[in-house]
Amino acid sequence: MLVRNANNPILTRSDIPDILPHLHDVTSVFNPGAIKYKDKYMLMLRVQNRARETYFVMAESDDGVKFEVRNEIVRFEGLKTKNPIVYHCYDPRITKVEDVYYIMFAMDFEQGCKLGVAQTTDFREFHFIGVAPRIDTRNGVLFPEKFNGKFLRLERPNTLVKPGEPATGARIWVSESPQLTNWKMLGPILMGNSHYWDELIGSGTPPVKTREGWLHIYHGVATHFGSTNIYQAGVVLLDLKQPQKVLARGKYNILEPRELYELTGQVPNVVFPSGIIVEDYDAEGFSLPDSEVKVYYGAADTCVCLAETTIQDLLNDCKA
Ligand code: BMA
Repeated sequence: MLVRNANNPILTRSDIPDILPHLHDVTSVFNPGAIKYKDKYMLMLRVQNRARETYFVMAESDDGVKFEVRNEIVRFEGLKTKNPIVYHCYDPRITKVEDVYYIMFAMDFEQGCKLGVAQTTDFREFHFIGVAPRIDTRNGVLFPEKFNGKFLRLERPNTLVKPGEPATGARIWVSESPQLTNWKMLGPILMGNSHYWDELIGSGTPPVKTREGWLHIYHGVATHFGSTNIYQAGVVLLDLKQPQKVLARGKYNILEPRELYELTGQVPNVVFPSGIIVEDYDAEGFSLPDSEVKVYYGAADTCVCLAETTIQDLLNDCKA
């Protein structure tokens, strides 16, 4: 199970500076992308203002707990939001592949949600690469290495549509692409479990390479309580060479809303893991079993929190 950091929530609305004319007395900060860059812990924060507009803002830290929030909005050079209208870009996930940092995020259009992708090499300038246009989909996360020369990602197509509600889904798919905009769906790998904690599911944090397989933290939503949806985190182990193959999937969630900052807020009962930082890797790029792992998550769509574990504990959680 993940262990909450004693300083939670590590970022709240009061940590976000006014960045006029976009941000003033903001409403919320949540669901951050996370990565280590030159020994700094970097978060790409999702910030909402009182118009419920969404902006990304970078924050950085020496210890992964105390963050300094930058005084500027992230701008994706080349991203046009007017025609067609992009209502929101949100829930960024960051993955380093061959010395480039890629950011994959949800984009809300009139027709639904698509995945956008951008890149940076310095976390100062960000370049928009494009929208992966084919289907309504969300929760895209890139693997940190290519497979047969192609990028690989996990995503959650939004195939479940209830009138008056945002489209959602209960299957995580693997897809591949030579250049990040044209994606070929290879097949569903993980299904929701109706009646249990993970009825609906979606990818959470980018996969982490271990000697035993790829560790992937995802979110599960219990919908059967009627009054509310409960967002929790779970973990799964995918085959190293054929990530479409699930080797082990934890039966129990590894984090669920329990603290007040998770139980109440803009959207109550939500823990939403979106960033992961693993401290120690061996020379061949495999994470070490006793390495510390930091998982960054949005709580109640209102603030940013940190929970910690180790690679070995996550592997054990997969088999529990
Ligand atoms: C999901 C996404 C997340 C959000 C969560 C809980 O569908 O929209 O951004 O945190 O719902 O509201």
